[in-house]
Amino acid sequence: MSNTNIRIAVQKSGRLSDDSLKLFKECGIKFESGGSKLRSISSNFPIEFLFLRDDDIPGYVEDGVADLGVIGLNVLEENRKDVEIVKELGFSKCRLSLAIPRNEVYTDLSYFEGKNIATSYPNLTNTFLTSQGVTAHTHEISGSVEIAPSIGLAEGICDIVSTGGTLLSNGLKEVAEVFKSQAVLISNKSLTAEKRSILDKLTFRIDSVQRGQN
Ligand code: PRT
Ligand code: ZN
Repeated sequence: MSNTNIRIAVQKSGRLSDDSLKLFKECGIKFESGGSKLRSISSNFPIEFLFLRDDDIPGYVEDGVADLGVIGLNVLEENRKDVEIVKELGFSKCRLSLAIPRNEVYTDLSYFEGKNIATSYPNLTNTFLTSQGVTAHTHEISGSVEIAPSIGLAEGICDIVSTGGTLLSNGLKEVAEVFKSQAVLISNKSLTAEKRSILDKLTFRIDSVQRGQN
């Protein structure tokens, strides 16, 4: 019997981690996780887990360092890596939205014409605004985006929203949705036949778990 393992990159710790691990456990795959462990090989399925920062996952899958990955569609599309999207996984749902100070009067997207928008997602933001015929200036910042309007860095922001609580507590209001996201399973584009057949077994199990949830 061959001892090929398929290698999957999952987020080590964050909003994708718990549901990713839960999904593979529900697929009947046994493996150790947690603590400082960065790699884990399953005892009953030909798969090896790598636990990484989510931002590194699309690049590792494109390069073939990992064969598969679990990543938010927002991160994947922002980074424009050349990988295959195998499946939507239905968790870590959120949206990328434009928001402005609560006391501003919003009309429509032309509000943003010529304005500065702070975001960690300049590509998705610019693609959306251009498609709507709006020319704005994106200012890329890597975190705490919601603070930008109140410190005079930008007139609006484009950031991930889930419950809306963070916008509210920073005096902002959501005015337009730019992109809908959820966790997706991605794969390297040139898997060997052997790895493709392991992936088929894995997606078969994921399908069964998902059917059970509906
Ligand atoms: O450390 P590492 O780099 O691996 O993780 P990270 O900090 O970059 O990412 P993480 O764990 O925060 O998010 C991973 C993925 O989860 C994101 O790329 C999204 O696909 C998804 N996701 C789902 C979210 C949220 N919900 C979310 N609410 N990502 C971020 N947020 C943040 C958002 O940036 C904002 O600051 O939560 C705040 C808004 O939440 P609400 O509920 O107040 O609206
Ligand atoms: Zn990250």
